[in-house]
Amino acid sequence: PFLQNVLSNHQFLYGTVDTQFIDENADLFHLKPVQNRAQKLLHYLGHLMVNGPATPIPVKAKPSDTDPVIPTVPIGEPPLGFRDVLLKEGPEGFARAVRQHKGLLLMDTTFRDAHQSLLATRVRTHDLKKIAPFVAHNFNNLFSLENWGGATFDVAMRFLWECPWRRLQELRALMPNVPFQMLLRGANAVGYTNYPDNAVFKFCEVAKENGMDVFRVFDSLNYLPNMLLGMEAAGSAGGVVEAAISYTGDVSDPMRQKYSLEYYTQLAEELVKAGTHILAIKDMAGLLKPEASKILIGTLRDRFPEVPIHVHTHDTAGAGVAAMLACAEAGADIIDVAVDSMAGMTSQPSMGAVVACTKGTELDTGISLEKVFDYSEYWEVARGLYAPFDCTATMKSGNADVYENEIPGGQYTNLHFQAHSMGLGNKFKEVKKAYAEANKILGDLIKVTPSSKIVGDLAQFMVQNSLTREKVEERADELSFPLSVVEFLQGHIGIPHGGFPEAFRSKVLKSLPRIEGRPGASLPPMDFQALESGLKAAHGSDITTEDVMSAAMYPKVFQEFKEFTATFGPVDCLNTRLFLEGPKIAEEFQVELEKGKTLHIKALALGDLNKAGQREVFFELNGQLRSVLVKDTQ
Ligand code: 3PY
Ligand code: ZN
Repeated sequence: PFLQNVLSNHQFLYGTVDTQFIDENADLFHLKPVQNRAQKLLHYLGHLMVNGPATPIPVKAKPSDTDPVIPTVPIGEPPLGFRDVLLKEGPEGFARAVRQHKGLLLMDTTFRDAHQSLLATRVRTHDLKKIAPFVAHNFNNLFSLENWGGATFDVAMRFLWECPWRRLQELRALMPNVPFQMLLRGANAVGYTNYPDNAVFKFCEVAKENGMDVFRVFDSLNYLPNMLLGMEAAGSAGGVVEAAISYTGDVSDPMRQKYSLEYYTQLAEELVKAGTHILAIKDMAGLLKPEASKILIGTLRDRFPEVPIHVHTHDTAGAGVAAMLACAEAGADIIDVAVDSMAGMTSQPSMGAVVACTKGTELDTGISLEKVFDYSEYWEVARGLYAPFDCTATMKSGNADVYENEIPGGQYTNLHFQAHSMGLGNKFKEVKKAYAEANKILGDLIKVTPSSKIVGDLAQFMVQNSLTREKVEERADELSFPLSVVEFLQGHIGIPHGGFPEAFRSKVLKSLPRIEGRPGASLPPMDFQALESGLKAAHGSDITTEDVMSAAMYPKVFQEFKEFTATFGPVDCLNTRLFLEGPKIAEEFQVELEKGKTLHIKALALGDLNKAGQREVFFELNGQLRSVLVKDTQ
C-alpha cells in the first residue's frame, strides 16, 4: 500500500520532488507483490478436496471429528518455574538447584519424543500451542519440557510445512517458566549425517537465541569426540549441557560384556570431566531393566555425587515405570515421562503412573494428579486428530522382544509401519530378527539415530534378499550394500566402541577411502553468507538467520518447504483436520492468519472435470465468492 501511494503521488510522478533518496536506496522499493495468503490457502484446501491428503498418510484412518477441549487456565502470568532459576543462576546454578531439589523431577516428552514414537512425529504446532498455557500454569515444577530437536526439525518442514523455529518461538512466548529441552544428535545436530563444526555451533547459538534451554547431546556411537563437539557447541551458546550416554546391552547380565558397567562409568567420567552440567542415560530402546537401573544409576550416583542424573527410556517392553522408579530410588534426579494418553508402548512411561506411585514418598513429584488427568484428556482427544499416523492402527502392544532386538522406540514403530504397509505384517518378527543379526554383522553397535538407521537398512536389505548373517559375511565382497552401510564402514559417522568389524569392513570397502577420527574435523566450514545470499536470491529478501540454519541442516527439504508455502500459503494456520483432509462441502470455518486477522471460509461446491483435467472448487471467503482451479490427479 505504501508503494502504491507513492507511485500514485502527483508530485512524485511529475518530478516536482527530489527522488534522489529513492535512486540511492532502490532496494527498499523492491517489494514483493502483495501476497494473497487467503487465495493460496483456498488453493490448498481445494487441492485436498479434489485429490485427498497432501502429506503422505501411512494408515487408512481418518482424523477424528472431535476437537479436544482446552482446560481452563487462570488469567495472568504462570507461576515461577525452573526456567526462572536458570535465567537467574545460569546453567551451573540451575544444575545445583536441580541436585538439591527434594523429590523426583520430571521431564515431559509429550511435545517431542512421545509423538515421535507413537504418531510418526506429526503433531503440529497448532495443537501444541493450545495446551501450552495449561502446561505452563499447572506443570511449572517440571524440570523441563522436551519440545524440539530429534526428528521434529525435519518432519515439521517435510510433512507439516511449518517452520520448526517458529514452533520454538511461539511455545516460548506461551511458556516463559518451564525450561525447554531439545535432543541434539551431537555432531549430527538435528540431521542424519555429520555437519561441519561451525554449522553445529551456529545451530546451537540460534536455538538458544530462540528460547532453547537444555541441550541433550548424544552421539549414535557414543563416540566421545563427536559428543564433546556437541557439548562445546551447546555450552558456548550458553545452553545447559546435558551429555547423554546412549545405553545398550544389559549391565545386569554378566554375559553381556561389550557394554559393561565399566564402559558406562568410564564414559561418564569423560563427560563429567568435560564439564557437562547434567549427566543423562539415554535408553532409547527401553532396555534398562530395574535391576540394571539399580546397578548403573547407583554406581553413577556414588561416583558423581554433585552432578544431576537424568534418565530417559521407552516403554516398549512394558517395564518403563518399574525401571524409572528403580532409577529414582538409586539416585536419579530426573526421569522422563509422557502424559498418560501419549505414554506407553514405544513412547515414554506414563506421567500419571509415576506421579501416583511416588505420591507421599520421598520421591513425591509435587505434581497434581488431577491436572495430569486434564492434560491427558486433552491429548487423548487431540491424538484422535492424528489417527492417520497412529501406530496403534496396527501395533496393539509393546513387546519384550526388544531386549533381544534392541530397536529404539521410534524406529520400532517405523519398522512396524513399514512391514504392514508392504503387506508384510506377518514378517515383522522376521524384520526384528534380521535387525538383531544386522547389528551383529556391524559389530554390535550402540543403536540410535543415525546408527540405528544403518542397522535397519542392512536388516531390510537382508529380508528383501533373503540373506542370513552367514551369507552376508561370506558374500560381503560381491553384495551391493545400502549406501548408509558403506558410508558407516568408511567412518562417516565416527568410530564405534571396540572398532569396526575389520574382516567384513575390508571386504565391503575394498579400496574405498576411510575417514580417520572425527568426521566433522575433515569437513570444510560452511559459508553461511554464501548460503544466505543464495537463499535470498531464490526465495526473497525476508530469509532469516533461522531459515539459513534450516537450509544448512536440510537444503533440499527447506527448498521444497519454501516452494510449497509459496504456492499453498501458511497451511500451519489451519486446524489439523482441515490441514489433513480439507473441508466438507457446506462446512464453514475460520482460519486465524495472525492475531486480529481471521478468514471466514465456507466450502461451497466442487465443479465437474474440465477438458484440461481440472476442477473448479468454489468457496465463500469473508462473504465473497471465490474459486480455484485444481488439477485432478486422481
Ligand atoms: C532421535 O535422534 O530423534 C531420537 O529420538 C533418538 O533416540
Ligand atoms: Zn527417546
